[in-house]
Amino acid sequence: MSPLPLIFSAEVAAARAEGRAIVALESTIITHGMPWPQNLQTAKAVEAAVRGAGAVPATIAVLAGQLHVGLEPDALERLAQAQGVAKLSRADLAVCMARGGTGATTVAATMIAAHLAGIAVFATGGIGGVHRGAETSFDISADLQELAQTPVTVVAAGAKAILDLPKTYEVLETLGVPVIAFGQDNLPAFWSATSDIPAPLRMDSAAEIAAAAKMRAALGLPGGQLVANPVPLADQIPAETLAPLIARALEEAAAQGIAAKAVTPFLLGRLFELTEGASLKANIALVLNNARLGAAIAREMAASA
Ligand code: PSU
Ligand code: MN
Repeated sequence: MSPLPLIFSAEVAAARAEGRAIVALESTIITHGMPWPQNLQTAKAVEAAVRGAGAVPATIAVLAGQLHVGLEPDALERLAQAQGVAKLSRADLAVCMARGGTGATTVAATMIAAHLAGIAVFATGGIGGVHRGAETSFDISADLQELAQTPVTVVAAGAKAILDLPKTYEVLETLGVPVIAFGQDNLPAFWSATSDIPAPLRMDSAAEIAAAAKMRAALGLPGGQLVANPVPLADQIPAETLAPLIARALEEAAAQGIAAKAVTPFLLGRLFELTEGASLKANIALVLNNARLGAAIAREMAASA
């Protein structure tokens, strides 16, 4: 029996044996972040983008109690069509597995699984963070604490713009998480390439990002890094266009009493409707862009290992 309760896909097992670059991918974006069938098409395209950039994709999910690192194509397709799948974070990952359940992994749970599997890079869309109104709801994503304690470099288009972005980056600073804008001086805002929040750190190459992760480990510092990679300009939605739509979705969430884990999926779903699909198009473009950068970073790490 494997000492860890992990199941590797054939492709990931081979890559591990050969010491090849691997990029972890999450599954909540598939089950809770995008509608069918774009969720499956995107999941496949993201895996293909990682392969095209010279690394091996490892999509992570809990299926019938087992933590899978790399999904075979039929398992990915079933997960994308499944209804009522749990959304797993640090708090509920082990419980789901112990009960033999099935669940999609958030950024936090995917980081835990990636680290257990020895995968140092993870690409996704946008991390969770401090929700607007957190001063009364206390709704702060477990993704932030995870970045503070689990040594995985997460490539995202920043935190999702439905959140309170200034508060999210304040908390990351407090937690000692390096927030690195890729190729620009301000932070991206998920569907928008830029924001008025200055980037705490800026890097312009995958090699620099890999070297920073290595140095963090050499210093014995816990935790990962957040690489904030802007959505390609051609695919972005300007922040001014989104602001009133986000405000409206937030009002509806409050009026309907949407709380806890349901908040992010509800807001993403409403934004999809309110932008007539434009938010999904941008979301797909940014995830693909992050997959390519994640692969480049993983290759640098594998080359210097
Ligand atoms: N990125 C996307 N879409 C998503 C997510 C990320 O483009 O749906 C998911 C991630 O799994 C992230 C979660 O961890 O949203 C945040 O949820 P919450 O705010 O409940 O912590
Ligand atoms: Mn939350």
